[in-house]
Amino acid sequence: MGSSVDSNSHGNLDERIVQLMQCKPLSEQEVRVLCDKAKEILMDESNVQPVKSPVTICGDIHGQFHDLAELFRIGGKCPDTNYLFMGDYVDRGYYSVETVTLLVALKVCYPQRITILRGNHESRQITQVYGFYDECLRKYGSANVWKIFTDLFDYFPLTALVESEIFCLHGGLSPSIETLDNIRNFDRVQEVPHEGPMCDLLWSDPDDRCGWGISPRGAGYTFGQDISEQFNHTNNLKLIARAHQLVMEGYNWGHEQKVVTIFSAPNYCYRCGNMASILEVDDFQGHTFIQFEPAPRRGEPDVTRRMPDYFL
Ligand SMILES: [Mn+2]
Repeated sequence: MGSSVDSNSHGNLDERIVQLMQCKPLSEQEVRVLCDKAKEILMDESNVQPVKSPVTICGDIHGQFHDLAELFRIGGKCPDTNYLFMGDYVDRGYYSVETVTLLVALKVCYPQRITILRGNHESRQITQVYGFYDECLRKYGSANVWKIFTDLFDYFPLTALVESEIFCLHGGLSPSIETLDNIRNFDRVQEVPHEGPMCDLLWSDPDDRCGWGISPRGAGYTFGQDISEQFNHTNNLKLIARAHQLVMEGYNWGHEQKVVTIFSAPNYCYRCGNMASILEVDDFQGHTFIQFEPAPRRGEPDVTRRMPDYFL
């Protein structure tokens, strides 16, 4: 392992990616240099980042590093396959550090090949409750790496638009947002607020009931099929693709195929028994869901036996 990071060499970053693919974290200084580069790239991206097909759209990962490696085995390696991740890289699983570092390294190495949106867990406040903060303390001995990453999360784009047809985001719609231009116009570089349009994009959920509803999560809203149809019509969209909710088959259509939920953490929290999936969008905007199961964890103790209290 090299002791310095050459900021001009992809060769060096390639070595770091090989290291990360083996689930070995970078040094604090390497994380700092990596995140400085990532910030330069992400700050130039739009709140509604345009993405071309073909692209493979992925949902929540939540620190399940070995399942992310399985995702790349099944979906193809980046940059051979283009990826769009819809947030929630950290918290819950045991490898948030390795997971988010790998995705950010891929972003820096192949900025045109991977898009990484912000989820509601890419937040200072949420990560202090659900695991990423504690994991950084445990693996680095200080909160410095947590601070570096949570400062970077402020720059992650909020939404993406695939070929002007598929609107991708972590949570869902907002009563404060009618058009994609509404989203393009606000300043996203901040901690996820407790309310308002930016909060809603990362927290809302589709619902069987019409109209807007109060979310049981305490942030964002629920929105009905009428809301999805109006939003898609106003913005000439075919589909809203989002993550944020555990779905047992790994994907779930809603609102008469105006909305799809994609969840990419199999056996979520190492105990939910769900399938994961990713959505391949081909050159002609054809859709193929690929489902996958947890990666084998040979040689590791039964992880359910060392489940932290907050899972229970
Ligand atoms: Mn979420």
